[in-house]
This record gives sequence, structure tokens and C-alpha cells, in this order.
Amino acid sequence: MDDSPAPLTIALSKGRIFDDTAPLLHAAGVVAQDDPEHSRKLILGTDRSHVRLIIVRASDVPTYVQYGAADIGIAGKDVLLEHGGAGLYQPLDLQIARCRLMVAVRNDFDYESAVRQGARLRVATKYLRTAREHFAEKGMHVDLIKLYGSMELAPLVGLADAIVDLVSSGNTLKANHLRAVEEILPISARLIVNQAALKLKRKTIQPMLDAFSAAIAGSRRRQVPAQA
Ligand code: PRT
Ligand code: MG
Repeated sequence: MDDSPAPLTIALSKGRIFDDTAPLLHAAGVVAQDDPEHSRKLILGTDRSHVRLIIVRASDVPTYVQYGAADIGIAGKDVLLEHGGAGLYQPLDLQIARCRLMVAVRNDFDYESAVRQGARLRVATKYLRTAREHFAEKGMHVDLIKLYGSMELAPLVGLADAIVDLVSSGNTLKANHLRAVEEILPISARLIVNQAALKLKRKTIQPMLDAFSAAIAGSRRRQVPAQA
């Protein structure tokens, strides 16, 4: 019987997801041979000959994994909610790339009165699906405007009354005279696995999931030291 590990493709985006994932990959014994910030390669080899990384747009990660072009991926909950999660197994909250999905408005816009009066608001976002659900749950009528980035600009130039966007430090809102008025949900990155790959390659994938879980548990223990 062939005991060599099955080839494994891991999809992730460069920037904060790659930066926060590198220590977890390292804990699983996987080190990329190139730095995606400095290399133009889209397929990166690793020191484990059966494991390769593919570098894709953050919002494309679930698509690569859904169709089996990657076995495993790392994607923000924000991206997964928009994608819908079809064909994906989501075994682990990696607790990295944390932020909050929020509704924000200009400092001088009275959101609370607008809501009370049942005003019909224009909301700009790249998170159409999540925003639609949020406002429907609140019983608010909104007109959603799809944007692909820099949502913070929309209320400043009269494109929208409000935005739905990710906030981490809050510095971007502050610099643009915006304020957060509602939290929709806390966000962190999740490990996603192609459902068929999990069955076919379990012997290769399971030890990686275990190493990731152990690394997350370890970093949580370091953040919350046990009481003496
Ligand atoms: O850049 P690209 O258009 O390719 O895609 P992307 O912007 O979705 O990717 P990337 O790499 O920027 O983000 C990947 C994932 O990181 C997201 O899907 C989130 O799950 C997570 N994440 C965590 C964040 C942030 N924190 C975050 N702060 N993604 C984006 N931001 C942006 C936010 O949109 C806002 O413009 O940072 C700005 C706010 O930051 P603060 O610190 O000023 O509040
Ligand atoms: Mg970005």
C-alpha cells in the first residue's frame, strides 16, 4: 500500500490572511518557499513536497475550495457568508484576522432618528447578502448599492447614507469622519475544506487540522494566562 501523503493544495490570500496564517502553517510543519508579498508567483511550493499554496483574492478562496481546485482554504467569515458555503466544510475558527462587520454613517448623520422614522436609507457595501439579511431582520427598508472597495468614501460624497464594512482599529472610520452605529457580527478567519477532499485525503488533511487546532489552543492559552 502507498503510504505517501496525498498532494494538498491550500488557497489563501496575501496580506493579513497570509501573515496571520504563516505561524499556523509553521505549526503544522509547512513553510512557504517564497514570500507572496515579494514574489509574483501564484503557486508557492513549501518545504513539504506534497503541499503547495495558491495565492488568490480573498473573496475567491471559497470558490477555489468549493470546486476542488484547492483542498483547503483560509477565508474570513465575511467572505464565507457572501459565498454561501456550498460544498465547504468549516471545521475551525482560526481566530485570526479578527474584526467586526459594522454599519457606519457620517458623524453628522442622525442614524437613530432615521431608523425611528422608518426612512428608506441608501447603504453602500460589498457585503450585499449579509447587509440584506441584517436590515430585513431589523424590518428596515434599504436600497443597497454594491461597491468593491473603499466603502468609507460613499457617505462622504453623497453616494450613500450608510455603509456596511469591516472595522478593526476604527482608524479608517475616524480619519473619514464616520462613526459605527451597529455591529452586525464579529468576524474571524475560518479554515475551509472541500467536502470530497476531506473524505478522499483524510489521512493527509486530518493531521493538519489537528496541528492548526493545537496551535490556536496554544495561542489562546498565551493570551489568557492561567491564574496563579
Ligand atoms: O484587498 P482585496 O480587495 O483583494 O480583498 P479584501 O480587502 O477582502 O482582502 P484583505 O486581504 O484586505 O482582507 C482579507 C480578510 O481579512 C477579510 O475578508 C476579513 O475577514 C479580514 N479583515 C480583518 C479585514 C480587516 N480586518 C480590515 N480591517 N479586512 C479588511 N479590513 C479593512 C476594512 O474593510 C476597512 O477598509 O480595513 C479597513 C478598516 O480598518 P481599521 O483598522 O482602520 O478599522
Ligand atoms: Mg483589502
